Amino acid sequence: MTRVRSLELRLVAIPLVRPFRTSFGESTEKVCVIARVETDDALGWGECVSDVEPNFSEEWNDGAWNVIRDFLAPAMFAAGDVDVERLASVFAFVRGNPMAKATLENAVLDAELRAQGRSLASYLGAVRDRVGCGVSVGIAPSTDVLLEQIGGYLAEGYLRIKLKIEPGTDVDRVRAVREAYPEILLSVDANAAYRLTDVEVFRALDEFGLLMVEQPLHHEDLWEHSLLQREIRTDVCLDESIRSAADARAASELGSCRIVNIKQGRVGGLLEAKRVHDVAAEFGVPVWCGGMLETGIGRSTNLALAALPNFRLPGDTSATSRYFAEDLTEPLVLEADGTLPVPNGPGIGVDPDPARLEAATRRTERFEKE
Ligand code: NPG
Repeated sequence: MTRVRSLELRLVAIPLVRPFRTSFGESTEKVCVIARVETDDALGWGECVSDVEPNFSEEWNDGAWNVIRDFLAPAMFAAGDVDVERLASVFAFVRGNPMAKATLENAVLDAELRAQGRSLASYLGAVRDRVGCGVSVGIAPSTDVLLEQIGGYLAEGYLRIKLKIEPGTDVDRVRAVREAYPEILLSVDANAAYRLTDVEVFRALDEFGLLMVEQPLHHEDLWEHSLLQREIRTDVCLDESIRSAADARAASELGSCRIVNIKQGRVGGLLEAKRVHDVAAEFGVPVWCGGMLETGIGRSTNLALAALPNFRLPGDTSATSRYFAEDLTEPLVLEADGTLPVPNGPGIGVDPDPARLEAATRRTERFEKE
């Protein structure tokens, strides 16, 4: 049981080392909400994975901030002594808003585990102490620039390259990458930019031995993905469409995908993420850990999750240097074998550096239990 005495929200901004472009937009800085809870026994940190605009999902930073301030935090304070495993039911009166809910659940869980001196990885049921890492490569201004970026990431040791694609920047780019790097583990991510009528694009991509094609169709669809999966050889992976363990079950029953990307924030927190993992394992569907350009706080959270047994493919669990010259925490550094160590300290195992956190902060608000 944990009693949260206070909550502090910060909106932080950190420049990206290079712009990151997907089919839904381009970012030049990482802007996110960081929650810090103080319980009777410890501090805990949670990073919200929402972005500046509601373009990956319907959540965005200011919306998440307001949902936390007006609904979730008051409900958490009113609940008094809460068991983190019951927090989701305390929040259930708010429909949707999984990223906002995950932020508080993560922070409370972190505080609870720090008080127990137990690592998040051990609490979740980790079976490994290192996680294989892939890298997600944004849509580059040209094929030459793309090939150069990929060469750099491979030299660093990344085990899988994921290319962002969109209509018009797909088959030719993938062909060029495949010709330059015939052997690498290669996948593509469309972020829902295509329609079922684009099936020929995916048939063409079948020629390149891709590990998967991620979220080709609408961000809430399961049915049309099941039709597409029947038409192509490459495994479909779902990201945006899987918002809960129930979605993972429906997708597995329907045959909408053969691989699932798990982002704990997208599904409402670590406990639901573990349930997604378990459902996928039941169906023999491998999962991997997605990323949302997190700072070291969110990245360390992801690494603990990625240590579970059914995480069988390299994740978007890249090193700090992929995104930031300076992180909020100590940098996470890729090993030469393309892995990152799973943090083993109490809770998420890392702390933000107070000076860097302060320098990155644009706005702060504090809430106290009455
Ligand atoms: O390595 O953290 C990372 C980013 C990996 O490509 C990545 N994330 O669609 O999965 C995605 C994409 C993303 C980033 C989505 C930010 C939403 C926000």
